[in-house]
Parts: sequence; C-alpha cells; structure tokens
Amino acid sequence: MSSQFAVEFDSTVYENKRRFPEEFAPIANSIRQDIVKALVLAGSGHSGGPLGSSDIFAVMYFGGYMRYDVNNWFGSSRDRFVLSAGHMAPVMYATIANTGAFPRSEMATLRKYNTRLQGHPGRDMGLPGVETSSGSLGQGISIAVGMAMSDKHLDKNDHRVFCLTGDGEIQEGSVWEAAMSASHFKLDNFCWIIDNNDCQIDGRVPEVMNVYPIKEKCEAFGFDVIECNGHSYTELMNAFDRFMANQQNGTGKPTAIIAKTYMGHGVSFMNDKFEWHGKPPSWEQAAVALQELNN
Ligand SMILES: Cc1ncc(C[n+]2csc(CCOP(=O)(O)OP(=O)(O)O)c2C)c(N)n1
Repeated sequence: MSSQFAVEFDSTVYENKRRFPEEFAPIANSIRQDIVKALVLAGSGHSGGPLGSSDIFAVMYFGGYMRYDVNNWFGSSRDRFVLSAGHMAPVMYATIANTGAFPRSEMATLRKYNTRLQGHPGRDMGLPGVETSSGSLGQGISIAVGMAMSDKHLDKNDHRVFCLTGDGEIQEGSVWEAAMSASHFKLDNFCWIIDNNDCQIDGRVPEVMNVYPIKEKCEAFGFDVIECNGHSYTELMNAFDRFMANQQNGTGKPTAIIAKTYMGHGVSFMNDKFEWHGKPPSWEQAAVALQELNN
C-alpha cells in the first residue's frame, strides 16, 4: 500500500555570492528536499551520495567560487564543474536548478523517458551546467584535468575547473593517471573534491578495497591537500578559499579537498548507511525525510 502525496517544487532560487557560513544551511536544505522529491517520483536512483554531498555543492556553487551565468551557462567565460561520480547526478541537478538555470519543477522528470535529467549526466541532453557525460567511474576526472589544461596552457585564461569524485571511485587506476597529469602540468586552476563518506555500493570503502591513506597519496601526487568536515560550511569555505589562493598566487599546485561526509546526511535513517548508495526512498520514507528536512 502506498501513501503517495502531491509533490511540489518550490520556485525560490539562490544567488551566487560571497556569504557568511550560516547562509548556506537553507540552500543545502533546499537542494536536499529537491533530491528527495525527485527520487521518490523517479522510483529509482541514488539517495546516499547526493544527500551526503549537498553541503559541498551549496558552498561550491553559491559561495562565489564558481563563476557562471544562469542565463547563458555555456558562455565562454564560465568555470566548469565535472561530476566524475556520475551516479550522484541528483545533487548536481538540484544544485543547478536552485541557481535558476532551469526550473526546479523540472526535477520531477528525473530518469523519465527523454528527460534532460538522465540517471547519469548526459552532455547531449543540453541541460545547463552539465559539462560532460559521466557515470563510468574514473573517467570524469580525466576529462576535467583536460579542461583545466586547455584553460591554463592553450587558452591561457583564469578559469577554474572543479571535479568531484567519490572515495570508492578512487579505486579506479585512471583517477591516479589524471592526478599525476594535474600536478605534472602545474594545474593550480584545478580543484579535486573527494566525497569521503567511507561508503560505496557494496560496503565500507576500506573493507571493499582500502584507499587509505588518501591524504598522503594525494600529497605524493603533488597536490595541496586539505582535509575538512564536508558538513561544516566554515571548513568548506576555508578549503575553497585556499584553492582560490593557490591559483591566484600561481603556486603551480592543484588542490585536493578531502571532504569527510556521511552518506545520506540530513535524513536520519539514511545517515552513514551504505545500503542507501543506490536506492530511492519509498513514499512513506520520503514523507519522513521531507518532514525532517523541514524542521
Ligand atoms: C567503471 C565503473 N565501475 C563500476 C561502476 C558501478 N558503480 C557505480 S557507483 C559505485 C560505487 C562508487 O562508490 P563511491 O565513489 O564511494 O560513491 P558513493 O557510494 O559514495 O556514492 C560503483 C562500483 C561504475 N559506475 N563505473
């Protein structure tokens, strides 16, 4: 028996500007609500990673770190974000919708036939902000490094490239080829964010295939590495500020932000549970989740 309810998407959108830390909470909450609503309507998809990384997305897109024009996203002066962990698409879609680049109500089409909001991002669908197709883990970061190389060395502009991978994703060897290239080519315009929730599709990351120590690995690959609490707006701001300073000071070092998060954060029954990697809430669970997020 299902207790379906009318799903309505708010139309409020948020500006991208320098903020005080406490200003990010309502934005992250709005992103989380849109994720839950879209997933329950879709009846399939990934809850855990998107909810757990919503605070990172709120700061990255709404804190003045990424430059974009909501009315002309693919204009030539934009910074780029690549979601290498393509299965986490709902958080990227919800974030971009909250900028006003497309209506938040379009979140209701997630995973529906012919939608611009494919289960994994599809560049050809033309959704503002989707820079590349992704979903085959370990590939997006190589594409992102290529973008940063072309910005810095071919076009010689000051554009920034941000890329988020999961922590399970870094088990893919190609991730480290991309990392090696980023430091070899001195890409201080490249910011790699690792969503370090310790969870992956079939268990805890260290038990499936140990990736630790991540910090030392990234340092050995030539990154300036910042470990932070991925749910602390202050710590996230400090991390992105350090990336900006690295670029502005021409350090020649790419930046890696290891953001310690909890899968499903914001919804109590999903918190830190790898079982929520790849399933949507039922209608009953969505009602509870939205109630929690509204409080
Ligand atoms: C090359 C490749 N192998 C396997 C998969 C299947 N897969 C999708 S998500 C996932 C786990 C990823 O874990 P993590 O990066 O930690 O993401 P999280 O569980 O935190 O969302 C796997 C194995 C894939 N998408 N691509």
